[in-house]
Amino acid sequence: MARILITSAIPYINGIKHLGNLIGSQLPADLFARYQRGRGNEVMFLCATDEHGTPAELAAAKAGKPVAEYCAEMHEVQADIAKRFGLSFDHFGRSSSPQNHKLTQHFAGKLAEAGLIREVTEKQVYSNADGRFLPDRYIEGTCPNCGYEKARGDQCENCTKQLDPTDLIDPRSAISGSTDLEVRETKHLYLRQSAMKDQLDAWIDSKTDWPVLTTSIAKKWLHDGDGLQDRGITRDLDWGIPVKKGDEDWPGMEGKVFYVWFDAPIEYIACAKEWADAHGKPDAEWERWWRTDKGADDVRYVQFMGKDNVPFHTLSFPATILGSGEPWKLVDYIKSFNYLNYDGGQFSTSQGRGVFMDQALDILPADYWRWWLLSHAPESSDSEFTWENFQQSVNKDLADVLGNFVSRITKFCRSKFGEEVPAGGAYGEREQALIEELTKRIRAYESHMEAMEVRKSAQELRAIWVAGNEYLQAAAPWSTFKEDPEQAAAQVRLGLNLIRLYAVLSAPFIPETSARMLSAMNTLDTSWPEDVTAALSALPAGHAFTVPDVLFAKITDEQREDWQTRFAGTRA
Ligand code: B3M
Ligand code: ZN
Repeated sequence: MARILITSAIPYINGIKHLGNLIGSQLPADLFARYQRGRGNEVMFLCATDEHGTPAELAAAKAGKPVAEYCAEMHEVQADIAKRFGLSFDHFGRSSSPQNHKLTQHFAGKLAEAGLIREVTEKQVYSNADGRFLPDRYIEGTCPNCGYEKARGDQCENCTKQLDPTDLIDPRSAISGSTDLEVRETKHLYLRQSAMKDQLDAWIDSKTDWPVLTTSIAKKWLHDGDGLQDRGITRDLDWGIPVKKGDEDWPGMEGKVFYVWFDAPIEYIACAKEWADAHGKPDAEWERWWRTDKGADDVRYVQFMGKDNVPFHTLSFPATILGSGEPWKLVDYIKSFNYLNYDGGQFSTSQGRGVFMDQALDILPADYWRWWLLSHAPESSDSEFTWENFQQSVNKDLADVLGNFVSRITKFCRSKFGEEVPAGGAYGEREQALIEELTKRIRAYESHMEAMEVRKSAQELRAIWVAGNEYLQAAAPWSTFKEDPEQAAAQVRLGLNLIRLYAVLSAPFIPETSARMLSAMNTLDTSWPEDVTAALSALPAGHAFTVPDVLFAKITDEQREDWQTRFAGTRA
């Protein structure tokens, strides 16, 4: 049994995520986690809310709430929606947890001991109108790299370049819009990433199996221009993890907090401790996932994220881990995604454009969305959500192919043989051919899933459903029944067994529906079809079942038009 540690990029606390965020990390991570569990592997799947930094402060201010209260509330909201989307985290933590405070301060202390932190007195933008420093997202302006006019103080959304607020051209306050800004002196800590450049470079070079989207971004920051820069890891903010060296105060750093991108990835680790603490487990239980001196050397660690998060995961976080000199587990594979666009433009949280997770669930159950999003994951390039395409996929793949198959076979059986798997007859040539095709396709499905090729996996799964439909069409038990009821019984028996098989294979994509299929088939047998012939006799003659309600309702043109109009504008 393999042990697999999976983390999804942790979503910012500032509001409910849109479908573009969901398909960029949490959903494909869930697909992989469910698949690995289905194969009998031991999985630890972690995610959390990213609660520090300017996004949290700005959103709380907008909601008129103290930031701690806002975060606690939004964490519950996000946790509830994640659950309703079927995201099967082993723990959904909070980067503001006491565990993360302690661990972040611990890492800072270790990095300082290793001589990898330097104190810098630097110039920072101060807003006279707002009476405060303007770090990161508190400041907006034009990107010096690509000219994008709405670049934020920490990163340009357009070209992904990491920035410092003083890099921006024509800067303005994101709080008041004021341009009455001046530069003042303040002291900050910098992580000496430049000193670790060769180590990081060699580490990236060793990752020959990583997707080009991931390594090319890392290489760009390692080698472009002056090469890898040191990063400021502290901020002049009230909300965040106080700057300390382990348990000790850090002279000169009073009143400052760590930069959100310093503590957020550390939450991947702290989250595991939160999980252990929440379940009353000893530290050894989480350390066996994270400490290579305590059992994690045989763990495979996979991270999922959008492409804009790649620099932080290929460089900054590994610099923290390697620099600590302690035996923490490093990531083995990074799966990154392009962007999903919405109906001719971008999804946008700040502009409320697109469909948000809560709205999606108000319209249709999670599996409809999961299927569309995963089968259209923005892997090799950006992809686009359109209502037409959504309607088409749902109606064809889910309703016509899978739903129809299940409905036809169960109803036919009920009408001719009653609600139990019929006895008699034997599998013949046609069945043998189907078994061969399924075996080939299931092995292909496994290798795509193993490789985290999300779209290819979806295509293969769909082809597996289609094969069942085609079999049913060709075998036509409703005709066979007239001349040879025994043979019809064998065909129906195979069809009913296929439903169980489909439920097992489809569970990572459409878990709710898969559970309904299993419950209709009255079975708890979720064993993976290592051997397809055996899998197709899991439900023996005489086994009782029930005809399930319609699995997927078709989306009508009226519904589609209604949603199209409803989601054309921006969310209030
Ligand atoms: N919260 C950015 C994002 O949600 C950030 C990810 C942190 S991963 C440690 O896209
Ligand atoms: Zn830019």
